[in-house]
Amino acid sequence: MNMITTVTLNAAIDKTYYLPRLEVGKLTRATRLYADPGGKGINVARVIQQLGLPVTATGFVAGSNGDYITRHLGKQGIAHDFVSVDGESRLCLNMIDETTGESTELLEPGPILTAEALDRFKQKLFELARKSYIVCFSGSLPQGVPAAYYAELIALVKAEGAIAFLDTSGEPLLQGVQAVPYFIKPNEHEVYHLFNERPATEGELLDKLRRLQQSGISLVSVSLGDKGSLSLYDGQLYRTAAPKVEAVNTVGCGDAFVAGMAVGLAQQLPVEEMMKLAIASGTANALSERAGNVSLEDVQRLRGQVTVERE
Ligand code: TA6
Repeated sequence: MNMITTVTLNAAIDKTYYLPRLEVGKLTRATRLYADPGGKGINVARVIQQLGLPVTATGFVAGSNGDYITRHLGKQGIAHDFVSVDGESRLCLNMIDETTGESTELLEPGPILTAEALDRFKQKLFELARKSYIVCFSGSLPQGVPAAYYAELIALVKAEGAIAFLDTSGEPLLQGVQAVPYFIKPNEHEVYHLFNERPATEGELLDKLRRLQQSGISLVSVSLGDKGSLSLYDGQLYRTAAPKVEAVNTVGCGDAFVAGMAVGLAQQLPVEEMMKLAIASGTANALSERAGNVSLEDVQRLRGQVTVERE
């Protein structure tokens, strides 16, 4: 029953290219590249598996890229149960300029989903949610998916007794919070967007987090970039700071953070330990050349270096 399910509605092959120098309008030859099953929910699944908990990845896959995704999830030892649809799963390219360390991402749109496919997925999720302790919804919506779809899926998994995590943005987040997920991790900008207001002081940000919690969301985490992150859990504010590291690839750090939080909650760790695991996982991801990937040794080492203060 301790299974965690991750949902990736727009699964991808994440390709990470390392380039000596990236110049727009010029020919660039990559020195090396990685191709991994990706899209935010799949990254969450991989990190949960690396942290040692059973996980199942679900969502939609399409075409030969979809075959690649499921085959390689199998090779990585990650259980999966996707709905296959027409079209082609997307490629998400991340080009890392090794001179500046900057990342440039190019994301394909992915397949267009039909109403019939969305219904088929609800049936699949119903079955998985019944066996799951947590269901994590991550990422943007593919074409053809109404903005209220996450809200519908959250209601479905909650009715089956599972805890819902939601990591998305824009309208799907706005509508998704109406279904009251257990956990959300908007960025500062998205918090204000939820209230249709412009970014303001930290005091006002906190006020917004409290209002989200009053609506029934148990845990809200907001990254403040260099200033660490703020989390509100059961009325208590936690300010966390990540250890400083020499980042190699920051794509997927947010997904690794979600994975750490899910594992901490599933293992019923004390709140501070849960947050340390989330931050350590997010930070460990930055040390890996691949997106959505951590080494357990890095996570364990970094855990001891995270600071969590109650305010
Ligand atoms: O979080 C990073 C990442 O997961 C990439 O690996 C890439 O697949 C992308 O996000 C997809 O984001 P989206 O929100 O479009 O699903």
